[in-house]
Amino acid sequence: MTHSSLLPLALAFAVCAAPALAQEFKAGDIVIEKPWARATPKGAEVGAGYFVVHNNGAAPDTLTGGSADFATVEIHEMKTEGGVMKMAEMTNGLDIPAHGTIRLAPGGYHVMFTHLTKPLTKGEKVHATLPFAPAGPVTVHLNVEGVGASSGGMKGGSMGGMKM
Ligand SMILES: [Cu+2]
Repeated sequence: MTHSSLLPLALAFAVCAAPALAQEFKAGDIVIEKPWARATPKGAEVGAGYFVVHNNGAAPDTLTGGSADFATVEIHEMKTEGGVMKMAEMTNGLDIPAHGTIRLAPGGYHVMFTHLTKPLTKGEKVHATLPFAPAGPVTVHLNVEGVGASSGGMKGGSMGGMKM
């Protein structure tokens, strides 16, 4: 938007990943924002992807699974049980309420990439297709961010803690 690049860029990285390219992907009333995946260490068999889903419709929708050419895709949730973080596949899918927003983020819901056929490398984009019922499939381009990334371009402070 402006040509003043160096200093603001450094600042942006200090606060969070740069939110410069807010990408959206749509099908019907479903809009997916800012999809990203965490880079995986060499030899890792699993990775994770995150995004924000808006349902602009008057009826609920469900993310029923996913597919990709580099991995098997599952929808997972993270829970704390007795002080221990656990994750589980959501075999019935992830419901997106009418006029609702669901955030997939570290520590909560996420897309799990299993049986990776290649490492996810910081800076690349990977494609995955996310089927919604009834909205239909949405193909998203996930930006691969550093192994230590935790916010995927979310503005600092907007989460107010990790409660979902
Ligand atoms: Cu998982």
